[in-house]
Amino acid sequence: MAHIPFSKSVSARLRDSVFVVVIDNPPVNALSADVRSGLMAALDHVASLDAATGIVLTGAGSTFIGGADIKEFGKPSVEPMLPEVIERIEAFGKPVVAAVNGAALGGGCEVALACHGRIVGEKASFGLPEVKLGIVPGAGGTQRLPRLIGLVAAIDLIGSGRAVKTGEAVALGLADGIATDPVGAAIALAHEFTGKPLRRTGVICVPPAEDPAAVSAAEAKVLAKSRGQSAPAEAIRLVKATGELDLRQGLAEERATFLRLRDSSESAALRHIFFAERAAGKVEGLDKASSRKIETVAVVGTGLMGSGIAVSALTSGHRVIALEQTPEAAASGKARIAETLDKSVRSGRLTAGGRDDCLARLQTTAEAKDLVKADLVIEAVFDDLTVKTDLFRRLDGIVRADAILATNTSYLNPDAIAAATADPSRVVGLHFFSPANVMRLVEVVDCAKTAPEVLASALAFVKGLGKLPVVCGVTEGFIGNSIFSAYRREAEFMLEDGALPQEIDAALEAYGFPMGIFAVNDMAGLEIAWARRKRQAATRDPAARYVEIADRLCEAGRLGHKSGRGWYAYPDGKRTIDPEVTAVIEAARAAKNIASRSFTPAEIMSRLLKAMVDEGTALLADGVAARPGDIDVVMINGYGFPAHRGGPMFAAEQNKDQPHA
Ligand code: 3H9
Repeated sequence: MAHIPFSKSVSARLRDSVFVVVIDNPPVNALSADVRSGLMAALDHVASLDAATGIVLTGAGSTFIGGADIKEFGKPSVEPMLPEVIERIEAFGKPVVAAVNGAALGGGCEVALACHGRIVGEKASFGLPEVKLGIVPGAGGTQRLPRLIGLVAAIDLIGSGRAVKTGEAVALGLADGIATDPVGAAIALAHEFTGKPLRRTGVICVPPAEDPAAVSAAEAKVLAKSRGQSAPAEAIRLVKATGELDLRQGLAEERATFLRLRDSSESAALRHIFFAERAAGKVEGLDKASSRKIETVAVVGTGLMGSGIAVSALTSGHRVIALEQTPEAAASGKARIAETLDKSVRSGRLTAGGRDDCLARLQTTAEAKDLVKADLVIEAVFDDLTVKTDLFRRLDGIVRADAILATNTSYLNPDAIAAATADPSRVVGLHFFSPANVMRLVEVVDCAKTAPEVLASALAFVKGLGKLPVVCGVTEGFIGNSIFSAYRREAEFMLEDGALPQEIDAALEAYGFPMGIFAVNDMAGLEIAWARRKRQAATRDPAARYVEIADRLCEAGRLGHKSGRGWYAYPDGKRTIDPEVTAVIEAARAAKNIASRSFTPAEIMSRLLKAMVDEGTALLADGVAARPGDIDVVMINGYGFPAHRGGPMFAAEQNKDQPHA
């Protein structure tokens, strides 16, 4: 039979008396109004078509269905609504089988759950990631998933928002089978179901009481990671309600919760970040620049940062040449990289075979000439201008003319490093965050002379590592460290004005930061910033306000957690308020004749946010950051800013009419 269109993005064809309905709504087959109405029309058609004994639902391209269309949130709703479509599927008189060819996420997973059977392809995955958008599933996910896989697994999946791949989906009972041709196998399953009572997920009883301790443990695990966010707790409440409410009541409660959260500031913030993360790696006009293929990556320096970068490149399939100054240092670099890979095997993120494969692609050397094979060289040596310019000058004569040179400097001027080479157009900044094999964020620095093709290649490389690139221009500290310095300065001003480190940290932690700024400084160590301040002392504007408290602490040997004392004391490793620090602060206030006053947590946050936003606004004005969302993405992914607040620029916009944050 011919191909029948039901809407712009839904069409079908009869195969072996089963109607194969294909959703084709690029890029991710989201459930837009057009898809929903197309699905309804297809169901209507098959209901009255004697020649069709059942339906197979599948997605075009590499996704099954990526979920509700997030771009429709906040706009007037258009009928039919998704829960209606899903109820129609579940209640349908003929078998409906999902052929899950790729990701079935959010509403896409809910569609699959309501089908009478599910066949998965090798690239399939299931997930209800709604909590990551500050909402709960709104079309039956919290009610149907526990009926299929039990409370403990449902709390884990819905509460964390994580997706499961084919093997785990089958093990959990989410899928009836795996097939290389999921549509063919789904047609066969639909035939098998014909004439038999259909398996309607909504009427399944929730599997009998599991171990209550396991339920509590799953719940505690989710809540521990959801500091300050309400969606995960709401999702757990709804999942647990499946034991008490019937399907209709449960669906009504779920829908009401979904609608309430969808209109919350938490969801607006997380949706802002969803789109900002996808925009951050895009540069206007760059699409046309063809990027170079990067297969072999050289990493110069195998300290903590270099070895993390090497691991990241290895696990994403690159060949890596790690260069050190001596054969002994190269051997320890190799050991460090191997140990990081072993750790990934122990935590289940990598198989033993995967680790061996990575090691087979690793070469460690003390011979700079070996870098001739590299398509990209990333330097991760000591952050000193002379060291880096010397290295780049040397590399110039060694690497191929088409190799890209990247500097991982955090504070130095990459234009000055590029100027040491004969061809600065091939130099770009790649500012990784430590540990580089774990942290997603990479600031990709578009230097004054970086060629578009080099920038495009660097962006594609970072995306290929599975990381999150944010493009920025040259300034001291790029986006992240500029803003971090600005709000650290403001926090230190407040110390002089009357606040204590523990009060500022408590305000930040109550706002949603995992750790306050002084505790973070102690963790990182105070000596690097101290060295920078000493270097800058000669050129500092004598009229500018300068707080000496941190210098006094460093001079007293209080260099942070490592030395057992910093902004806090750490007896037995535990962060403790130290009266000695209070005394240093009080002495600094007295020396400047500052009358100390108290600060409320709201006032502290208001001043810190203002400092971040003022710096962010300056970065935008100077063209260092292209969009406010880029700043938000950097602060959330690199500096612990709570995602559910949407980043400093977003939060300031939301709070602009309020006196305090
Ligand atoms: C939901 O379903 C609620 C229901 O429970 C209840 C409803 C009643 N909508 O990530 P990519 C865009 S909530 C609109 O780079 P990948 C994205 O912005 C939803 N647009 O691709 C980007 O656009 P652009 C639950 C979407 O291959 C482009 O697609 N679902 C949506 O790396 C490519 O995206 C989710 O939370 C969407 N749902 O990864 C899933 N999804 O090119 C969210 C993507 O203009 N999506 N776009 O920048 C994902 O996790 C990934 O996109 C996916 C593909 C894994 C699907």
